[in-house]
Amino acid sequence: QVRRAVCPGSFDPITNGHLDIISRASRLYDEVYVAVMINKSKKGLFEIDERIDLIRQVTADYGNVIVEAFHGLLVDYCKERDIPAIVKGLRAVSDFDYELQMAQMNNGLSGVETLFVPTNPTYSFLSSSLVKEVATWGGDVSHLVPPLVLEALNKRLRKD
Ligand code: COD
Repeated sequence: QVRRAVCPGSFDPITNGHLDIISRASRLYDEVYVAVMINKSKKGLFEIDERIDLIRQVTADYGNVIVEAFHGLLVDYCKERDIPAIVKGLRAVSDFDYELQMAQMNNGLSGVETLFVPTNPTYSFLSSSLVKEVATWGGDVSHLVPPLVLEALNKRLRKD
């Protein structure tokens, strides 16, 4: 039996915090699915295909990571692929309320389990939205995202 888990998110764009969770999950499971969940009401900085492309490149070395987009409920994504576990990072207590709600809702909907990995403290303040805000105003985010993502951010923000 292949052990599968999913790391879901918006990944707009992927940060070192996301990558830390994905790499740790990739050591615990045979196959790790990174699901870029499409939220039509939230226009991102990067298109879904661009996010997927960046994630694929920065996770290529792990060897067991599959990156896909999905439009719909996370529990349906899990059902379609026979994935019994969701792996999430917990940054701080502030994440806990909402993450617990989602974990309980998802478990109630389909029986899927959510496992929480404590964030590496180096990244406990890190989010995609803060990275975008700091980069927009010219702040240095080179220690917070992979070099490839930094390049994509600079390109996008200079152009717009
Ligand atoms: N360190 C460690 N982990 C981190 C960090 C960090 N610095 N930053 C983020 N993470 C982890 C967290 O586990 C986070 O949940 C995940 O990465 C994704 O982060 P984001 O910001 O890219 O994504 P979110 O928070 O916008 O993702 C929310 C989901 C898309 C997972 C959620 O809305 C969802 O499941 N949507 C699908 C529709 C659905 O099923 N809705 C019902 C839910 S009950």
